[in-house]
Amino acid sequence: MFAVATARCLPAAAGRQAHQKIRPDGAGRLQPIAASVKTLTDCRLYGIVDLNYIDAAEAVRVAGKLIEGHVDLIQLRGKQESIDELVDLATELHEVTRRSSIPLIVNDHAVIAKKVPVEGVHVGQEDDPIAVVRDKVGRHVIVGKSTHSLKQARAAQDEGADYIGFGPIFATPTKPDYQPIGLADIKQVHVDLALPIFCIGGIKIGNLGQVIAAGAQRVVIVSGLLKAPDIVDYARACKKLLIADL
Ligand code: TZP
Repeated sequence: MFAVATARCLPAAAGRQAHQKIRPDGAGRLQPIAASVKTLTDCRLYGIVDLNYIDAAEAVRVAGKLIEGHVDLIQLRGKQESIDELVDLATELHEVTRRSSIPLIVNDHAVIAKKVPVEGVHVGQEDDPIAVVRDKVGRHVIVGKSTHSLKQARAAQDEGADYIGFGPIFATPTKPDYQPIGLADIKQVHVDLALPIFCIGGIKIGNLGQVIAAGAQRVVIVSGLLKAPDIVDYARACKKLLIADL
């Protein structure tokens, strides 16, 4: 297994360059392997392979499209699937993401990261505390946390999150029971926190400009990407808006 660089253990440039290895491809030619992943600070566009929107059989193909569209970080989210199904899928997806140096994060279940060398786990407010997640995984992984207010965002930083999701910014069928928090606190959360903050919820190419104008540097887009007629073009267009200010 290769070394994994996360936001906590390596600075941005080192994260991309560390531990390059060489191995033969199927034809015996030597190929450099991306041995480490992007650091969180380099990540601006976060895509989710959400099994509410796509069939498990499509997950690897869709992840390939997200990567081709320059998504920086991918999460596997399956609210109805069993742990065994998610472990199998995470194993397949990780083969794809690792080749492109994209961190793969699994939603909710630390136990998956114990069994598959994914780079991280994402938890919600009702899930295990971050220390418990780290303990269950038993190795260094990125841990992200969903937050729905400034108070929860500050608490997640104090608890040791590596990044937060902040939202839902707009109403969304992906998380129908949550009240949207709007754009008003986006600037303040960036003042208050030193962590990467991914704004999430109802974000589409058509309102991404507003979210960026409100202070967002990083976003998660779920249904916008997964339901796009052309995932690659859609992702590239979103990424272009996000990096325009770099
Ligand atoms: N957490 C807050 S909003 C949300 C999650 C998982 C759903 C985002 O999905 P979409 O389809 O981009 O609105």
